[in-house]
Amino acid sequence: MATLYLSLGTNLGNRQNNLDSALTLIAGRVGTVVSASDRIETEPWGFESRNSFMNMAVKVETELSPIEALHATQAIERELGRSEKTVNGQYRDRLIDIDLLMYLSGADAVPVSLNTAELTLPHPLMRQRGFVMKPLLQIAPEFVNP
Ligand code: PH2
Ligand code: MG
Ligand code: MG
Repeated sequence: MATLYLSLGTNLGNRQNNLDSALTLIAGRVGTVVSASDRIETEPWGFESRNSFMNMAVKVETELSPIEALHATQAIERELGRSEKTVNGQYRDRLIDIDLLMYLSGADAVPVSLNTAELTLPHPLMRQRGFVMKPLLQIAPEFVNP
């Protein structure tokens, strides 16, 4: 058993429905959603767009490994209609984005560090991003300023 923190974001279509659908699929395939933050409206960070985001964070108890969890969340993104992620290295508007923030292994919650071409844990940019940290700190106050 492990604890996984995810960041969810959407800035296209019906954003509340996109988050609802993602949460349902996460609960079915990744694990038990044990807490969910408020949904916050945020301005696009790192690219220009007229479409503002809805962001939230969730805590999931999972039996999946980090890579399995990555593949499961990528499949959910595709099924909810996410197409390409970046174009020429630029972020794009998206129906849903699910990012792995932190993976804590076992009952003693040991943080997993991973640095592969496919996945880096903890998420390398999360502490620079208010749209990630604000919801995350609501559900994981223990992660304030280590
Ligand atoms: N995601 C990005 C880039 N910029 N800005 C906001 N406000 N919310 C996001 O979820 C977001 C972003 C890359 O995934
Ligand atoms: Mg992202
Ligand atoms: Mg992503």
